[in-house]
Amino acid sequence: MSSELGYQELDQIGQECRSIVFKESLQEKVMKGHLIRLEEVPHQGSCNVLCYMEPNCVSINVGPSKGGNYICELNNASDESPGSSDLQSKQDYIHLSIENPCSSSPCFNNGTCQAGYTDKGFRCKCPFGFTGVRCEKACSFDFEDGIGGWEMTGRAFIYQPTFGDNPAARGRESANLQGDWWIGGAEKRSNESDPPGKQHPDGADNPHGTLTSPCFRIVGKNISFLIGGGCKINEVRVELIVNIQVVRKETGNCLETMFRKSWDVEEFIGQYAQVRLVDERSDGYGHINFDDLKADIICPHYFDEKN
Ligand SMILES: [Ca+2]
Ligand SMILES: [Ca+2]
Repeated sequence: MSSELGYQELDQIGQECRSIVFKESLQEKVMKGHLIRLEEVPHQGSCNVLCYMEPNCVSINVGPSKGGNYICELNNASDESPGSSDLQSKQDYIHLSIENPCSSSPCFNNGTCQAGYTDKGFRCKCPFGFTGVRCEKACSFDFEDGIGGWEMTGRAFIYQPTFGDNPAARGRESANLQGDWWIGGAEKRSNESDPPGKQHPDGADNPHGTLTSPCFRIVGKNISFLIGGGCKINEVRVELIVNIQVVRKETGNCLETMFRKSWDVEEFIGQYAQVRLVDERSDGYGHINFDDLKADIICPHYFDEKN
């Protein structure tokens, strides 16, 4: 007697299909305290459809109304939701919850879970500053998906990012990279299939250049990153640029190994900024290594997003 409705229609707003399945109806029961909105409908099935069309709806209460119509209450919690109030008795009403993958709270960082979307059975609507299927990723620049929107000048960074621990492949100290990809100013391994250990054909230290991040907005007080390579801060460094001014600098330890370093940027909260790698050195350790910038920042791709 379960009421299974696998709607597969185009969601006009999200342009994504929703597929939800209602469990068996519970007689003389309602869910209280999670109302999205109340509608009057001609049939019980119309209430199921309204729930389907409301991305946050995961259960309904249906009861009698005037003239043979029905009261349709759309709820944003199901009988499986953690912390959802117990169902209460109410005469002549029925309650239907969907099979609800959001009940396991799959979205991190206060992301909003919506049931019935994607092949996982849910999607997460992430707050500003977070991304990823489960809002698990803070805004970061880790080069795992390439150089992204970073812009270069000169020749120092033309082979970036670098795959794998290229210095270790030459018998040097480990780069201590995050993931598989990083910025290795002396390195040339821009494809996974390239032979490991190769260096920039212009010479490891000869070329000069800059590599500048997309613009982001600072919303918290910390920016941290892995940095290695040279240690002459006047010639090889990473800079934080706010309002065209260089407001912070950091450099490596004259080791290929990258170490995590950070800036306190509380005074710049609310402002837009960029990070720039600078290589102006041709002598020993005339290169900079960089990876995995993490920060309380709003990623560039959120700027144009509505809401
Ligand atoms: Ca990385
Ligand atoms: Ca150089």
